[in-house]
Amino acid sequence: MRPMPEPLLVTVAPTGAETTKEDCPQLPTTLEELVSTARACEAAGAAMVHVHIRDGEHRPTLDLGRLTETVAALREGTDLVVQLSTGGSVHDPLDKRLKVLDAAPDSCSLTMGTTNFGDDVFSNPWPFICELYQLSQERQVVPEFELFDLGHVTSLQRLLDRYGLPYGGKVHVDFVMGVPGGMPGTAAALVAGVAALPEPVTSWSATGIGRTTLPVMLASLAQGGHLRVGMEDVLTISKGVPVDSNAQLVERAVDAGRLAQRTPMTTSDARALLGLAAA
Ligand code: KMH
Ligand code: ZN
Repeated sequence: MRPMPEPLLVTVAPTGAETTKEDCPQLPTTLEELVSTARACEAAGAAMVHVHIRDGEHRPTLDLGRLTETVAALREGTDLVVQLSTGGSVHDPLDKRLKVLDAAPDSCSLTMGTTNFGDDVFSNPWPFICELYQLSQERQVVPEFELFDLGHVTSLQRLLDRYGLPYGGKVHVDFVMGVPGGMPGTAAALVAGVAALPEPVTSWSATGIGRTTLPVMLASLAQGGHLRVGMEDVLTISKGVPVDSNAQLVERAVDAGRLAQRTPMTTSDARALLGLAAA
């Protein structure tokens, strides 16, 4: 008998650090908008939220007070696993990115290497990766390893060899594909990335930026992976048609998952998958 397909973890990345409010008024940039977006996405089937926050002028910020308030508000308003971005924007200094863990999220992103990022550089030097990883172990925050390139998979093996397993004992990674400067958002690249994952990896998801969103979503489902979607990664629902809301992208991911006979994972299943204690 074939095993039942595993439930599908849908992570929503609703805001990011790259799009301006002027360019996209429906982007959730205030705390109220973020919480109501998160609630709508949870109702649509998301189980984790990957969070970047904005300041009073809608610009990306890593202000610790705002981050702490955001974690509290998301916990109050939803059951979602709250993941704070430690990537921030390409302009954020490394010391401020380490401080994100002071806001005590459930999870944090942890990118496994420096990447050309459009015309910019997303800097993740090896000593920074090691420091952030050890800090996550000490603070009992579960990292999600962000892989923008195939070399990042090898760096993950090196990190786990040197410092052991993350807090919680599970190793969850997310392929972020199609960034100009990173690996392409293609089925072939995802197959290569999945084949190269180190043995301790217990789960993986994938997201494709911009026009690679659909090929990556379908390739991930075809290989039994999980999905990240959201306006951090894509702003159109089809060619030339703007996304209305993050929930619309979550609904599409859930529909695609159902075609693959995957039911959206509950937030408590997601906690178990990631090695987090029950909420
Ligand atoms: N905004 C990008 C430069 C993360 O959240 O950890 C980095 C990023 C990755 O979004
Ligand atoms: Zn991010």
